[in-house]
Amino acid sequence: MNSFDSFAEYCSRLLARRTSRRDALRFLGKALVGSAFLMPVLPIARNAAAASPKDEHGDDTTSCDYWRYCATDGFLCDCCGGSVSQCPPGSTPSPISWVGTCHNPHDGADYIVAYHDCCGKTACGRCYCASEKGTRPGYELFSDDDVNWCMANKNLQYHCTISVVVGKNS
Ligand code: ABN
Repeated sequence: MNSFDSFAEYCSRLLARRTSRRDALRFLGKALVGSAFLMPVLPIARNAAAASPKDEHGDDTTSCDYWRYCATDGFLCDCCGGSVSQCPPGSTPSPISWVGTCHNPHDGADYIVAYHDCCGKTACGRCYCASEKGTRPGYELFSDDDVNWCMANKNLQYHCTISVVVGKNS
């Protein structure tokens, strides 16, 4: 046996002496969980990717006509220092929301869009849109979108509304 083989054998025996089967399983478990971040394998991750609408390059996301705003009611966060789906700095998204189904003209598919209010700052006052598809008058309480969804936040102050695609209507 050459010296390289002896060295490899020595290292293997040392490793075997110092590690148990439990250590090996723990290492394997960590490696599997770690690899999931690099290569999504869970169904939820694949679903989210499938729900991502096609490229919308060229759309005016500050216009009420933008397709994701079909059932919105409020100031567009895209005009208030945030984006279509991100609250402006210093405001916090509401955990509850109004939900609508909007048609994406780019791929002909319908998407489920959640309209979360961004809370904790005074009303933005820019780009007010009331597309309100599917809303009902206030006396039909649970079908009315004219609601301050910041009601569940620590700070109830309404600032603006974001439009988050949460699924594809298939
Ligand atoms: N969801 C927008 C909104 C906020 C406050 C009051 C009415 C509507």
